[in-house]
Amino acid sequence: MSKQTRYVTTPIYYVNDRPHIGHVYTTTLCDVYARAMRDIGHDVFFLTGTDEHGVKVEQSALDKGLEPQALADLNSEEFRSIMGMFDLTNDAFIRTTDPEHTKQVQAFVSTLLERGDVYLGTFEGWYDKGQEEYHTETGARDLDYKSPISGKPLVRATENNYYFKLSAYQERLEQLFDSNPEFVQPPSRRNEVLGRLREGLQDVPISRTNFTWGIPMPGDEEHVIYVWIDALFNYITALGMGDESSKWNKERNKYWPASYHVIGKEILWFHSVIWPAVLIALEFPLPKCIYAHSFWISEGRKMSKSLGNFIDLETIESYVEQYGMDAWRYYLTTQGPLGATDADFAAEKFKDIYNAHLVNTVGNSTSRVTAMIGKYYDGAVPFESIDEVRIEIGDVDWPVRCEEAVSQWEEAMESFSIAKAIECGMGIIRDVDLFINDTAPFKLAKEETKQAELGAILYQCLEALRIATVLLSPVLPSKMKAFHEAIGADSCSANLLELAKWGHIQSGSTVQKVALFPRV
Ligand code: ME8
Repeated sequence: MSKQTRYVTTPIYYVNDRPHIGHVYTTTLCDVYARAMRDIGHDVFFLTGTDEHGVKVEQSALDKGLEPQALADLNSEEFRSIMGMFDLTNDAFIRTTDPEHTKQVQAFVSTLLERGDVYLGTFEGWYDKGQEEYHTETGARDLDYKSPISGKPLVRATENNYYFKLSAYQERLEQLFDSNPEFVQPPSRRNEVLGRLREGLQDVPISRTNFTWGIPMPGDEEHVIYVWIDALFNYITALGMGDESSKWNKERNKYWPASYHVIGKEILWFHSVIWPAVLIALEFPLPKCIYAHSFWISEGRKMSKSLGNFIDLETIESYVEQYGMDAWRYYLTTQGPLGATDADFAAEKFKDIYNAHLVNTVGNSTSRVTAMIGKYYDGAVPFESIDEVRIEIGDVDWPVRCEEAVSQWEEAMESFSIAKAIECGMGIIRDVDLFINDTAPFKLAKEETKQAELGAILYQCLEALRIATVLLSPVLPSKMKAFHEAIGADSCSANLLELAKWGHIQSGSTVQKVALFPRV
């Protein structure tokens, strides 16, 4: 049977900014998903990259006395380097200045021109200079004629432009939202888009003439293609879908349609309305889901450089140094704004979560169980109980408890509920702790007649911990690997669902005591 494909993407990041917690966050969410899907045995393609055209990049380059391409090269490299720094396992890194990308964007736009989905016309509207975005009259009025991002006044602008015939797709988009309620997640974001969609769609300009740093419009070099259209195409140019003879096409074409386009809430309209309309116009299948998370704020306030609460790369590195990479990944993915509300990044909270979840739960339970096996069995895994013993030693049916957690984990991961999936592993560990408290193996160890039960309890604790830590591997890759090595467990030869079955740990095999998360 051929493997199922999973395709997950991050936004491509603007090179006029430096990487910060937001970029690392979205990419880490996608990384956890990509690792989980690979571990299950799916054929995964995980894409990230940089968005390099547009007036902002041209202007920043000018300010620095650089060519736009030189600035793009420098900053794109910095984004690429965060992938290595944070153990992010992207399969490709696309740049919108890649010739393979620009060529295909021109091919797609040519097709849209031929089909009449793109036409030349005059446009007048309310323009947000910083965002390079137009607002409709109603939209601008709701915003009090100010940029929602910079607060600067919107300006009335007229342009001769190429337009995309978005208005022609109103009905099909409404049908899409109705027939496929999970197209935009979470549900509150879907409702927001649907509300705005029902106000009616207007055609959107997709070219610019006031600067040159962009992909030339095919057949009209006075215009460059609007940076947003250029950028959205990355999701399919990276798969070579606009160039059938390309290497990218041969190797990657199979990954379309995307499973998840993961983005921040501020760019949802482009992804959930304009992007599907363009895809429908090109007769491509649509992505399964646009997942729009909310924002990190910092110490209770919007992140800002002037407030001094901005979580830049240097700040992130200081956390990683103090707590470790896995702890950083854990905090981001379990405490982050994956749902409809913003999440606060606070130093105190980071420490509390680290201590409560990683030191006192994962760390404590794994060290307690390995220490007891060391002390009572000289480090050799004891025998698992026969069924009667299993019933006598408490009312947890561990194989069933674990099997349920594994299936919930799989469902949560497949639906991109990352924190919920992590909780499936953490829940087992907390239950192991309760089980130890209830059954008190440290007391049984002193009673000669209770040795079978003692062995059974410790076997079950260790095996449950092994399964829990298999489930936690996508988020805590290096610590979980260290644990599996210490208990002599296989962590890679089979797919995750196979490894997460009960009974892999062998009685008699050697276990070393572990201390995974030092107290900070
Ligand atoms: O918008 N909290 O690029 P960008 C969480 N190039 N995530 C955040 C965040 C925050 N405070 N701030 C940013 C662009 N992000 C376009 C995208 S895609 C075809 C083109 C994350 O560099 C979040 O994922 O401004 C957001 O969507 C993305 O960074 C924006 O990155």
